[in-house]
Amino acid sequence: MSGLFITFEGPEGAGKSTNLQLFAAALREAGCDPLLTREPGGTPIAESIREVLLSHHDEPMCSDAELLLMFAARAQHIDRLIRPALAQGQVVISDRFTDATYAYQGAGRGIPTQRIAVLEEWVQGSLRPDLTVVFDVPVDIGMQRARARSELDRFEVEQQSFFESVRRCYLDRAAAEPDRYRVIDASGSLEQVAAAMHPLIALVLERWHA
Ligand code: Z5A
Repeated sequence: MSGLFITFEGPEGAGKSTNLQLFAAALREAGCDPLLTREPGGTPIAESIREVLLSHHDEPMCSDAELLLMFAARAQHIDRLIRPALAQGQVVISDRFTDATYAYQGAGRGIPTQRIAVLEEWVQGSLRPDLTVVFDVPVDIGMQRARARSELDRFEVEQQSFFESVRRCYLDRAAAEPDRYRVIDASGSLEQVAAAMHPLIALVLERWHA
């Protein structure tokens, strides 16, 4: 595959979606037109699965069902959107990917990492992001931002301790593989966070031109 696969990650309210748009606009200005997508979702079937995952239900969803639905959506997303775009040499930027599964279903829900790794291998084969940008923000700040924005989905109603585990997992994964991850302090103003992305925009453009 000749394209570039970039993922944006972080705990809730970190500003991934806002910054993804700014990042993409900067790439476009430089002549690179990235494909923007998100997880869970990204194709019509995967978006239908997203609806099931994020909505509130009378019946509690068990953790294994949640995990398998995440990977069902991902399988569709990879097959229909990500692999074809990368094969055409495109830059693909996804708002969340499998790091979110390790963080939310693994660290948050307590599903063993090895079980997630089996599904990752099955669904993705060798596909891994070339670059993962983790937007890091203290949980209370992120929760305040998310809560001020809209009605809370099935994940956003979790307790502070759940999100502390999610945040820790992202930081641990980033520390373990510094070549792939970049951590951005997302607790400052939008302007400060946008400025912190400049070196990454330059890095992506450099790799894209290579
Ligand atoms: N999930 C999972 O469990 N397992 C998986 O494998 C995958 C996902 C792939 C998707 O929800 C949920 O699925 C997610 C994890 C789970 N649940 N949670 N929580 P989503 O796509 O609807 O939402 P999200 O990805 O969680 O987005 P978010 O965290 O809620 O928001 P964000 O993208 O990080 O932030 P934002 O929308 O750009 O900003 C939030 C608000 O803060 C907004 O009003 C901004 O204007 C404001 N903001 C952003 N940055 C700043 C700064 N720097 N200062 C002040 N205000 C700011």
